[in-house]
Amino acid sequence: MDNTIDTNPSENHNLLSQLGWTSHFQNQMEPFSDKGLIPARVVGVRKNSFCTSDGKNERLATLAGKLKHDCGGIYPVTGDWVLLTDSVISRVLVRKNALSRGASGTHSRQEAQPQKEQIIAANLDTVFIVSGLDRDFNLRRLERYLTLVYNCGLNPVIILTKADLHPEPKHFLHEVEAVAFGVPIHLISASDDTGLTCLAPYFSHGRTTTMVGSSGAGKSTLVNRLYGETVQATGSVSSHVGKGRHTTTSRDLILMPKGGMVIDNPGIREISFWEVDNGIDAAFPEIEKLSLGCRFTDCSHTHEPGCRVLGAVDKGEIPGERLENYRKMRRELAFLSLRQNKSADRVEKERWKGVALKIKAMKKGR
Ligand SMILES: Nc1nc2c(ncn2[C@@H]2O[C@H](COP(=O)(O)OP(=O)(O)OP(=O)(O)O)[C@@H](O)[C@H]2O)c(=O)[nH]1
Ligand SMILES: [Mg+2]
Ligand SMILES: [Zn+2]
Repeated sequence: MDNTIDTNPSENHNLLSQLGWTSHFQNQMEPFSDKGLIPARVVGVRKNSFCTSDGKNERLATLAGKLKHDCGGIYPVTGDWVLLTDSVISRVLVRKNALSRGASGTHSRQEAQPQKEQIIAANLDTVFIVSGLDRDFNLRRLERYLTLVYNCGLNPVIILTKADLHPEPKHFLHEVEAVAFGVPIHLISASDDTGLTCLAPYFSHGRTTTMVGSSGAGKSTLVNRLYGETVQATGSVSSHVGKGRHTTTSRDLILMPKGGMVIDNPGIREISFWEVDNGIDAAFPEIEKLSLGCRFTDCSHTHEPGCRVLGAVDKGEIPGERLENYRKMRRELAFLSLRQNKSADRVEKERWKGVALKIKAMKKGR
């Protein structure tokens, strides 16, 4: 495959911008402008290689040894922008943002909170939280997804799919509206194309959307419908447990025929957090607002007198389960933050230990 930029610069720029290239990335390239590095976007991650695209050609690339061994370096994920020399990734450009969570399987026990980060995708404009209006539908799970997405500083959009399964699907919309303030919510069906045209703006030139949700929610089916043909395999939902069977196993960035990109994902079993930001305040704005009026500034909204939040629950203004979910996530995030600070402390200590040893060795050598 040809690895030089042989087309004229404006055509190149156009091809890259269609893939989401912006000045944020262009500026990072300036120091290397004379090195002949080729910018490309990671469109898929394989076992030991990365599928990349420069808008014209796709190229399977490997990581430069230096990058691989440098633990502080960024390991590329789908959606990343990288700089290539031939078919070797020599640099991963600083991300605009990323959707990440605690690595799966570490969330169930309190003492085994996620210790590792799993980055789902990078450089995103929108995150579709896809929920099927079948047994998948669960308001508390949607609240968790919202907290996850907001914690990563990203823009959530809720997609309620399989609307065709109900004669009156609108009531789901109202239920979700009551727990997702200000979040765009779209009621759609990939079976009869209800509501699909409303999704077009998310796929305008250069925009990247990723889809998250349970297995069997209907993510890949939606990708296919939006694309206009089958580009992703879809699965069935077990009638016994009402769950999907993890049909999608990789994360691929797909360029839509009319522009815009989508990253399909495998279904998520457990939503564990990694980022700790103000996601919970964003996902539960009415609780945050009420808590300003609680008698105690550190009110935990569990038993305290003068608690405005409990007052609102008593009056039926906030569902008790919503407050419970809020408190559970608050505890999880506080625990996670403590752990992360602890491990940051440990890293710092190790660093100083290393410095001390070096000084000692230097003194000895004198
Ligand atoms: N009735 C109906 N069924 C749908 C709709 N969308 C998806 N399905 C069905 O739901 C099942 C699962 O769909 P997928 O698209 O494979 O689900 P997924 O979210 O990609 O699942 P994973 O890849 O396992 O995460 C398939 O049998 C689809 O035919 C819809 O709008 N209406
Ligand atoms: Mg799928
Ligand atoms: Zn309170």
